[in-house]
Amino acid sequence: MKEKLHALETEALEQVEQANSLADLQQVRVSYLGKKGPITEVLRGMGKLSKEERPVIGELANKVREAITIAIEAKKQVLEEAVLNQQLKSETIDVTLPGRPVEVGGPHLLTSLVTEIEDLFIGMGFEVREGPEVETDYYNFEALNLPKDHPARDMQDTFYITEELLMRTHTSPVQARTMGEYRGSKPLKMICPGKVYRRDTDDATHSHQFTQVEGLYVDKNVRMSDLKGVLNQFAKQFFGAEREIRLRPSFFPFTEPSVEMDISCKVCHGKGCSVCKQTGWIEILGAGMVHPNVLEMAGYDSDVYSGFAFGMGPERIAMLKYGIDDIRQFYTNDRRFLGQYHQA
Ligand code: FA5
Repeated sequence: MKEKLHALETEALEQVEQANSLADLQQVRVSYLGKKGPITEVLRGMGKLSKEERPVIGELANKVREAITIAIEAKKQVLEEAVLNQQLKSETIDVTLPGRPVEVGGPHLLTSLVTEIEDLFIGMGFEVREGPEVETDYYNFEALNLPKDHPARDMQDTFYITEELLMRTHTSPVQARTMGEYRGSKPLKMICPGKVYRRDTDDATHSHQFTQVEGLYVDKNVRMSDLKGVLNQFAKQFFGAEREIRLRPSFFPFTEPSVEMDISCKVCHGKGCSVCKQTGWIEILGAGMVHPNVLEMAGYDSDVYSGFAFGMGPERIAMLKYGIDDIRQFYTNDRRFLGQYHQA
């Protein structure tokens, strides 16, 4: 029995030595120390031994088991270390590699522009208002001195939904709505940015959906010079202090007198070049003194109150400011185009 145990020990220690992986080692443990292994078998057969042999064999069997256990534990540590080293080697991080760039988003150019325009007018005491894009015929036209069948309705080709409902063709209905809300009770100074819709054929300078920013100032004693002052301030802050403005007579049914505002050409400074079609000036917006009929329809006494209004298209303004040659760039969301205007 003693020889058998010694032979088992030698054999097991050899197997431990030869084990090349943690799985092999586990196999050795199971075969020598497991419930069905030879050492357990020896210990189970102790009953058959003589009284004298039993403690000697028992002690030896335990020693052999301990020796094998210690050898397995030692080998396990070696193998585990080897696995770890292998892993560390294969997962090495090269800290000198350049990082993957993180793409940073930003507001759309139009959003930034409208925010910039809002900030300029808020600085001059205007509040920001909103109105519905699906508008009634009344607010889009009638309340703005454009009765049904008025020929000037043709100036804005309209998407009708029903006889009385339409996609608003400009932001001017928000003036009528706001004045109607106050019903002549107090002065008002507002701007309204928003989307508008027209049955225009899309080309480099026209879109069937575009943005407008409306402005309105109604109070006692508001004069044309106030309009000119506010627009001049806006143009200089938005385009640059060196730019000049001029007002040309025009026609809008909701303003009298009506004007079109031009700014001096950035390229030729008024001398005339291909950008400004040799005129020296570039058209920016429509404006005028609020027509007495519009004030009266909204409940303002036109003998007491007067006002000015203006409306501009931010896309066209941005095209001038940044030299963008096609309005469709605003809507196709090409990130190469939009990315140029993200502020860091
Ligand atoms: C109006 O819409 C008037 N409501 C503006 C106004 C308000 C005048 C208050 C007086 C008082 P107009 O149709 O000119 O005006 O349009 C204003 C601006 O919208 C134009 O100067 C232009 O910049 C822009 N715009 C007009 N049509 C288009 C289009 N199809 N695509 C892109 N921008 C356009």
